[in-house]
Amino acid sequence: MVHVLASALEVLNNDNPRGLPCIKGWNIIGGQLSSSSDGATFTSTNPANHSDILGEFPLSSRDDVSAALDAAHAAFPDWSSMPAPTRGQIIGNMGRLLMENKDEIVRLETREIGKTLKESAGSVQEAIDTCLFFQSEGRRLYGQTVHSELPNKELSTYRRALGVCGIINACNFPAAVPFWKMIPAIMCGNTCVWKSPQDAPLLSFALARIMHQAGLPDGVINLVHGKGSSTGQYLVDAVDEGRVNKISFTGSTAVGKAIGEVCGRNLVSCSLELGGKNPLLIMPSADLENAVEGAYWSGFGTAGQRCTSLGNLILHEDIYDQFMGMLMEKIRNTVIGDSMHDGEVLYGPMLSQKYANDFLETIKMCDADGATKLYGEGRITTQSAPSGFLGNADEGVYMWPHVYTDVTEDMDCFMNEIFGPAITIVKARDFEHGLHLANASPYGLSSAIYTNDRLEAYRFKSGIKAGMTGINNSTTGAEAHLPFGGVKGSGNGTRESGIWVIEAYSYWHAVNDELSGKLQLAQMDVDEIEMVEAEINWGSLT
Ligand code: UN1
Repeated sequence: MVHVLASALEVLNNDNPRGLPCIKGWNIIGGQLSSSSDGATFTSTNPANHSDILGEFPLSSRDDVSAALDAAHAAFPDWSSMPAPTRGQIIGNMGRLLMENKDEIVRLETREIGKTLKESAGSVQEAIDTCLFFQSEGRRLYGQTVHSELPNKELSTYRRALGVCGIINACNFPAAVPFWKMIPAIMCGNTCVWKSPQDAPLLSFALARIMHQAGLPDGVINLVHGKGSSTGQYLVDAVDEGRVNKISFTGSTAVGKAIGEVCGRNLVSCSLELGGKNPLLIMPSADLENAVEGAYWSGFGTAGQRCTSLGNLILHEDIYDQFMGMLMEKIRNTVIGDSMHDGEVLYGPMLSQKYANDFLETIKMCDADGATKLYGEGRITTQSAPSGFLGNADEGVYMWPHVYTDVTEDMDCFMNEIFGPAITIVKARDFEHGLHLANASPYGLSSAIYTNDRLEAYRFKSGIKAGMTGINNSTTGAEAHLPFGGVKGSGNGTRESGIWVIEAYSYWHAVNDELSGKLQLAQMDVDEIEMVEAEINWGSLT
């Protein structure tokens, strides 16, 4: 057995065109490196360049998940009883190590999931911000003292750890989102089994190693790689076996509902951050140039692969033509390519081949609905590339930006999330109609309005049913210390980030300490205060 911090990277080959290594990847269970029990593996591929294989990783079996759960349970008593400020100190060390290694981690994220370097840096910074925030939260983790209704009796509350948390995240924010989940989890004293995203195992391994380097005891975070349908499912199955005390999941609404059912029947808490069809309403009073920037960025930044990306763009009919002219001009000039190679691109490839396939399948819905395709030709190839494409399109999985107009609320493409660079455009008659459309999809994650009418902004933020709202801002870009999450089909109401997430990883323990030396009965032995009869003739005062 080799400890994670004693390991050197084992290079399997340097065959790829840029001379980058393909390494042997490992699970980390109880601090030790391990392969899958049956030797099965899968590879991680750079979506900007298919011949760049980053590594070979364990396709973890049910036994591997079970071993990881055993390690997490074994580590729980010591970790949960460690003083919270000390746990916070370890979390602070993680943040500092991430800062020291930020450039390398950013490049690794871009190599593995194809995000631009600028956006990878944003995702890593979000992980750093989370560590710095929760370092000091370890010095708070406040409970309350509460006055008793009886004399010589003290009441107080404590936050207690839940136990072992199963963590399952998507690969689009592979540094930020697992840190949103695991940092508050361990700050509260929980231990974790982390199923890394299938398309970002190397980055996840690097992050887990850094966590151990920061002083994290073995077994507090256990990393198992694999696919959602196998390894992820084994972790969820363990809820039925009574071995998991919390599941935190970011991904599709369909999978989230299935996880919620398993957790519900076992009375196990779960945090579900799911899909979105985020609306952006543009009103005539808006600064249109600013609004175009916001719509463009939230629709096509990250190749539309954020759960907060723009879905339905709702344009007031009075500015429709002008706005569309300005927006299409920008879209036609979009620079797309491998940002590792070509610098200032707006977006790179899809996160992986799987995301590319799913996207191409989903946009068929728009054609079937009879929406008008104004722009976009599916996959970018050397034969079919927009003028702003840089590099060799056939090396990776790149998509055209897609724009669909004449969309109405009875269409599937209005109601359903399209995870990728596609926006659906709806016309609104007036503010009321715009707000109605913004509320009409089954989702409620992010939302936004551009307006310079303060009353409209107020009516939008009070009338929209969503977990997050931007006013004169895009639908994306939540900060790491505000509550993140949705309502309706976007989640189960739990929140990530800031002080609010602590609710998701702890339970309240109420303690009463009877000092009187006798049994005093609540509600029954309480002194009763009689009201005093005193008549005042209020009428005489007027
Ligand atoms: C996600 O896509 O799951 O608010 C997270 C944002 C980012 C996080 C997105 N800070 O767009």
